[in-house]
Parts: sequence; structure tokens; C-alpha cells
Amino acid sequence: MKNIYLATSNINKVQELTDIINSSGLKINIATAMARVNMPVIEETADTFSGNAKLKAYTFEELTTKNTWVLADDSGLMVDAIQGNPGVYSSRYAKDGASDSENINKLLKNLKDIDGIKRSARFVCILALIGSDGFEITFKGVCKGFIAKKPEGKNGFGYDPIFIPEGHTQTFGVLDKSIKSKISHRARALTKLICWLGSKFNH
Ligand code: ITT
Repeated sequence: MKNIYLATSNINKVQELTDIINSSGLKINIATAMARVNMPVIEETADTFSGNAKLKAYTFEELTTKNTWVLADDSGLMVDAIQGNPGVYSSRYAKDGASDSENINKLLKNLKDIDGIKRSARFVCILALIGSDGFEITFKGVCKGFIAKKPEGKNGFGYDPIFIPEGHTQTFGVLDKSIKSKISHRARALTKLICWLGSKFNH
């Protein structure tokens, strides 16, 4: 059984990632960073999802013993009408330490004059896995959709109440979590990772 430590302080990410990995049947044990050592506060200084995902993985790895595998997730929402913002600044769009509703309100305000298909957006997730023998690998997942006019539903986290995934008419906040766990940016990146892990460890 391989141990992989999740370098995140976001409990919603932990839940979504562990649910999918546990149902994959892989012989992988997922341990949360929070359960092992306290995840340090990491200043996300890179201007790409990939840069920030690796930053989180390596910062956490330094706190662990050798032969540890670490997985980090950097993700965010890119809205076409505002040049791909909030992007890597998604968690602190309204201000440092902003709540989900403050970020949502700022985004809806900035999109108030934008209608219909011009409200197109995508969630992006980069998963960075770093291993004990010095390698690193990243996996990308994208989920396209549209920004709703107002928040709906309480499922998920972050921008889920205003994100309507392509092919659906309701937000991730309303849709059952089983749908998000199949089509989200995180699920898509994780499917690639699971496939890679399966080919490496399960035979
Ligand atoms: P860690 O860095 O500790 O992993 P974080 O929440 O700070 O946790 P990010 O820096 O990657 O993570 O910021 C991601 C933000 O993007 C997150 O706070 C949400 O606002 C948004 N986001 C990412 N994935 C999302 C999802 O599945 N649903 C809704 N919003 C999401």
C-alpha cells in the first residue's frame, strides 16, 4: 500500500480528492497533511496553477520524512469576459482571506453587464505529485461552463453556487455531488493521475 500525503489546508479539496481515489480501487492510502503535520501557510507567489501546485507540494515535502509522496492541488476559476480572472487569485479575489461569498459577490458585480454565452468560464485544476526519488509530475483538468446571474445551492464550495457546468442547467451548488465528482476539473485531473498511478503500482 502506497501512502500519498495531501498538501492542502482546504477540507473540501481533501473530501473531493479522497472520495474519488477511494472509489478508484487503487491500493493507495491518502493521508491529509493536516492529519500528519500542520500544513504551513504558503504564500502562493507563482503566476501559474502549476507553479503554485509545485510550491505547495515541495514546501510540505520539506516537513516530512524521506520516502514520502506528496500531492498538491492548485485550482481556480477563469472567466473569459474578464481576461481569465480571477484565475490563480480565485481564493483571494475580493481581498486576502476573503470568504466564498465575498469572492462571488465581486465576480457577479464585475459581470453585471455581461449576458448569455459571454458569461463563459472554466474551472482549472493542476495536481502536482512529487515522489521520493526526485521526480515530479503534473496533471491538468478543465471543466467548462457558464457563470450564473445569482448564487444557487449549497453544495460544494468556493464558486460552485454560481458555476453552471456545460451540458447542465443548474449550478454545482445545486447539482448532486456525484455529478461534480465525475465532471469537475479536479475529477478530470485526478482521473489522469489515477490512470498513471495504476500503471505504476497496481501490477
Ligand atoms: P490550498 O492552497 O491549501 O490547497 P486553497 O483553497 O487556498 O487551498 P487554491 O489556492 O488552489 O486553494 O485556491 C482555489 C480557489 O479556487 C478556491 O478557494 C475556490 O475559491 C476556487 N475553486 C477551486 N476549485 C473549486 C471548486 O471545485 N469549486 C468551487 N471553487 C473552486
